[in-house]
Amino acid sequence: MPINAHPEYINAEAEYHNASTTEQRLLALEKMIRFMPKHKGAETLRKNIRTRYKKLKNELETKRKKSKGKKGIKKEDLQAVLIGLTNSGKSSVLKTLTNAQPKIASYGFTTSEPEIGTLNYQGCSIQIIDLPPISSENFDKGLVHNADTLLIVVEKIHEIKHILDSLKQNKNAKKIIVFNKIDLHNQETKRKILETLRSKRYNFTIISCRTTEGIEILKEKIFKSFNILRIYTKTQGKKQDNVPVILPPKSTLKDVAEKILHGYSKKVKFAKITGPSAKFKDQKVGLSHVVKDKDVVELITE
Ligand SMILES: Nc1nc2c(ncn2[C@@H]2O[C@H](COP(=O)(O)OP(=O)(O)OP(=O)(O)O)[C@@H](O)[C@H]2O)c(=O)[nH]1
Ligand SMILES: [Mg+2]
Repeated sequence: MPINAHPEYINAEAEYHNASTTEQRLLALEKMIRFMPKHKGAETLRKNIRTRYKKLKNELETKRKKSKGKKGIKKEDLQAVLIGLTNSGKSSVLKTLTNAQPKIASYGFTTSEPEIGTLNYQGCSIQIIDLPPISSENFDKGLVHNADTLLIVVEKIHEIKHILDSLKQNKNAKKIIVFNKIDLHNQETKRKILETLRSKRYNFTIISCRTTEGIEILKEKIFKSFNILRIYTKTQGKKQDNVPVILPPKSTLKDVAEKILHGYSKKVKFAKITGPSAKFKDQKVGLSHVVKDKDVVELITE
């Protein structure tokens, strides 16, 4: 303890030693800085405290950066991730497709952390994630790696190859090329763009966030990319549920029951089924029955 120290300084120093988190330590150091002894003999002490403060502050920043992006993003059943170079219009696409209100600007590197929105399409909730541009230090490779569908937003043809090359590890994701800002081109250029995209055999769609041209087609393409089954369930004697259960292709009734009853599917003895996989309305079927998109299922448990 330095000579002639202010009582507040002494308290702050005690707080510093008793602190159990970096945040608490930083707060104590801030107080120590405020009440540091001013005389010449304490010069080394002042320097020492400032260095400690800077070091801890950096530690905290690094920790925050690392946790950024991962925090709060729970992967939903259906997820599509927007990627592309800066300014291509990823955030504008998120805004056009969903209820999200991301920051949009004409200068580069506008988006600095992932933004989430929900696209409601044909009774399904599709999670759309907007990312910082590929070259940004905040670009989240993890989210791209786990994505089912990638929406590659470009405004020039040559950007496509560059982005696809950087995605070589992610072979499983469906990729949709979203050629944005089509409103900036005349009919002749538009025709040429379409021709090139077709000749490369890309799964693509041309859109404009400004005029909303092509947006409905994009929504449909995103939905179809998941290749899913929507199964509507029904409780005995009641109307069917409006929100479907989402399942992968070739799922059985057992999968449907498991998804709804979480481990209690053994209680289900049979089901009544109506729709594309049924021969007639309320057909009685067992748990090994393979369901089809838009089936309506009533699970019977007794
Ligand atoms: N003309 C036209 N401009 C668009 C369109 N979509 C986006 N823009 C403009 O392009 C600029 C960039 O849009 P953003 O949505 O912020 O682009 P971003 O890809 O999210 O950019 P970063 O976050 O920096 O990666 C903005 O000035 C938008 O207004 C479009 O369809 N047509
Ligand atoms: Mg953006």
